[in-house]
Amino acid sequence: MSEKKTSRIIELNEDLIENNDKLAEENKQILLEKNVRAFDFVGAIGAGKTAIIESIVKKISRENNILVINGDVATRIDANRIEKHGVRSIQINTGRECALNSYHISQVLKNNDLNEVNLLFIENVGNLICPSDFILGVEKRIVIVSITEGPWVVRKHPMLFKFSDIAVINKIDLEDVIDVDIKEMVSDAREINPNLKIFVTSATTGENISKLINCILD
Ligand SMILES: Nc1nc2c(ncn2[C@@H]2O[C@H](COP(=O)(O)OP(=O)(O)OP(=O)(O)O)[C@@H](O)[C@H]2O)c(=O)[nH]1
Ligand SMILES: [Mg+2]
Repeated sequence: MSEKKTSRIIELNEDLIENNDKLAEENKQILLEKNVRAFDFVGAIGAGKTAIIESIVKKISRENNILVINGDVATRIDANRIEKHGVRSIQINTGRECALNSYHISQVLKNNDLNEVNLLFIENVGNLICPSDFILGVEKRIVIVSITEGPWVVRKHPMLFKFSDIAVINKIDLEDVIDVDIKEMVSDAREINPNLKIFVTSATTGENISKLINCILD
């Protein structure tokens, strides 16, 4: 690729991120005005983002009015899983894009009645790289990995840990069959971002999900 072409691509990327940041700020204002607390769940493919959101909504949907956005490249599978719990979900299919961006969220905020909603859970597209560039205007970002992605998954993907508020290491019920040192994964996350609140969870058994909910809604 010519140098000129490369610099044009860098310029376009900078514009894209700048525009995304502006729209994220607008989203934040709309959410504030409407009294909606919003959270962005990012993380590896299959780490358990939907499963964790399911276990959260199961516990708190009676006393809250929750809207979920499920981001995926294709299918409505995750939204259907959420709706089984009686919670409204909007599926966004991004096609070739590897992350949700603030435009996707602004369209949802514009086109849906949020008057009754007090919590918005956004499940980002499964990816440990792309979402770090695209803030959405939410209150907190929660990064989720699981022990099945291998012992080095945190160390190999520092950016999302750097730019998140809460980290979740999921699937700890599989500890006996997977050769990983969970304590080491936790200390890797802490080293990357000393301000992270870190939880080791199992969406399957429900271990530490209540503690995670308290931290998210704190
Ligand atoms: N054993 C075990 N399995 C889990 C746990 N959490 C999720 N799973 C399983 O892992 C698989 C993937 O979980 P999902 O919740 O679909 O993961 P995801 O991060 O939403 O995946 P994508 O949306 O495709 O990126 C499913 O078969 C879940 O049942 C867990 O804590 N323990
Ligand atoms: Mg999912």
